[in-house]
Amino acid sequence: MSSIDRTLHVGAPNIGDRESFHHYVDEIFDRRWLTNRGELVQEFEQKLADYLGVKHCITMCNGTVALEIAIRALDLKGEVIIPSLTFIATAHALQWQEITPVFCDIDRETYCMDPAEVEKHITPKTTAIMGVHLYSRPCDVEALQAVADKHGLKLLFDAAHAFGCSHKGTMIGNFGECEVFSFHATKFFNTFEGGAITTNNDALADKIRLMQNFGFERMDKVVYIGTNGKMNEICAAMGLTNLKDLCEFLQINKRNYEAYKEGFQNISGLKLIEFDESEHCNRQYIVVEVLDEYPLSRDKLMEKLHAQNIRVRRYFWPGCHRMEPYKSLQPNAGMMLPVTETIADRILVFPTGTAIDTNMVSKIMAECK
Ligand code: T4K
Repeated sequence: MSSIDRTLHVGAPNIGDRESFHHYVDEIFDRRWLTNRGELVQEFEQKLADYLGVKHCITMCNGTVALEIAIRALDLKGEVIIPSLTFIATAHALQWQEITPVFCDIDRETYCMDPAEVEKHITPKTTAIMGVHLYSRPCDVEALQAVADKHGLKLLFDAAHAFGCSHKGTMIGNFGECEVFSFHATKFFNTFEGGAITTNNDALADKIRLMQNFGFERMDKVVYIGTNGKMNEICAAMGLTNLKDLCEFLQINKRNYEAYKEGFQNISGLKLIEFDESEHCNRQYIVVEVLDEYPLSRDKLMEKLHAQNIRVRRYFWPGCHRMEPYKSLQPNAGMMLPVTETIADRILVFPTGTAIDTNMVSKIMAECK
């Protein structure tokens, strides 16, 4: 019999207090108001804005549509510089609007976009830089802002991995022109599906709100091209429920991370991601680099763990530039991405969250030895 008797998934959802959720659902049914800026969405947005210390938080149906709306609201065109080591949605949100994602290499330590590399990709067509705070670790925000300012570019962030994280004491959500969160089921804080755009810019927030709701300024009056990016009341109910348990989720991820850290210390060749302990951090992904000195290749280790019901993932191998349509459109992109390619070939992500306890971490460690 395997030592793990149920399948352990990366991204198994954290689920807050069920009674609280059921209570919200009853309220929704009693009010007969299911979507279109209902009471719960408004309450949720206010609570998120308070938590993040940001002026505006506009919730969305998911993170990808939120990215698309942010890109459109900022009037981006031509080319936008992004990392390749990210979920494909970062690139697709641009390409979907016929904007070319230009892939930039990452910093060896943080795995986030390297500001020194960004400048090499700026052309007359570049309109923006979109950083990704990968695996809970903020980009070098100041350096990216300096590059953006120097070249008159807009700066925004895909913050799908960084809800509840801070940079130099300020919560992620406050940087650049705007930041975009995902509250997908697999994120440590989820609303089933969902997302949000946060900004401290009043005019941009107004535009995003219009674009999210077909461009309606008020009943019967459309002033702008828009889409349907609205969050519904059930998702807001999940968000409000999970917000109440946020501290617990954070603590559990910290506890699991510490257990992994202890375990990986005794295994040569598996290098665990590190976090700045002075900052808020969600520790959403347990990311490990499988080094040459480890006796198995990354893929062989993955196969071994899968056979034991431990569903580790290779997020984000092979990098967006090696997936379609980018692979065909930009066949030589990899030449400028040596660090990305090295990291993408080594990375393995382990399960965490409330579905995992330290006992299970020990069993996972035993399988890695
Ligand atoms: N930007 C970045 C940097 C992102 O990481 C993402 C999303 C986005 C933008 C876009 O945000 P959204 O539009 O999604 O809001 C998953 C998620 O679907 C995706 O949200 C997430 N990033 C990405 C990193 O992971 P897949 O294709 O790997 O999903 P899937 O179906 O393989 O499931 C992932 C794992 O989660 C599996 O091990 C199973 C487990 N799982 C999944 C679900 C849905 C559960 O245990 N329970 C569940 O309910 O993309």
